[in-house]
Amino acid sequence: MTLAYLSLGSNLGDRGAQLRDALPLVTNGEPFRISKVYVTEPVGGVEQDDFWNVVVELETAATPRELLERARAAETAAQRVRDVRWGPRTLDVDILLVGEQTSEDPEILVPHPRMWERRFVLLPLRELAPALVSDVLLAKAEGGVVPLGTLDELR
Ligand code: PH2
Ligand code: MG
Ligand code: MG
Repeated sequence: MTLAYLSLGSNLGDRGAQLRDALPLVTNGEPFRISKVYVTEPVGGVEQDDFWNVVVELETAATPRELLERARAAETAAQRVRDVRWGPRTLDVDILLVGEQTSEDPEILVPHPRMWERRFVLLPLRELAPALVSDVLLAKAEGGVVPLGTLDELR
């Protein structure tokens, strides 16, 4: 069994509902823990609304490829609203880490190549796995991030 970490984000539509609805699709019945919800300044791309971001820690038997398929299924389920290319997203699910495994498949690079530069990833990740994220890494990362509450509190 492996501990995998996934980043979920939403900045279009009902951000809380979309994150909540994604959980069963990405976890697929496996044990998981979820960080608080963080309101995060958009990093890169066009001018757009703030994101809500969470990190999920999953105790999984899935391969990176299988996790990617779950991520895509959750994104497809959420993208009922028409999506603007490069624009805001109802749901984005990114695979950050899958235990000690690496993947060089260009469709699913593991560890996620940009995760250490993004505070919207590092702060929720540190909440679940403090040993993975040092103060130095967090200080070097980009973007404003404010904790909002648990997904259940935000219902
Ligand atoms: N995702 C991106 C690009 N920028 N910024 C924030 N705050 N949160 C995200 O989830 C995010 C982003 C690409 O998927
Ligand atoms: Mg992303
Ligand atoms: Mg993505």
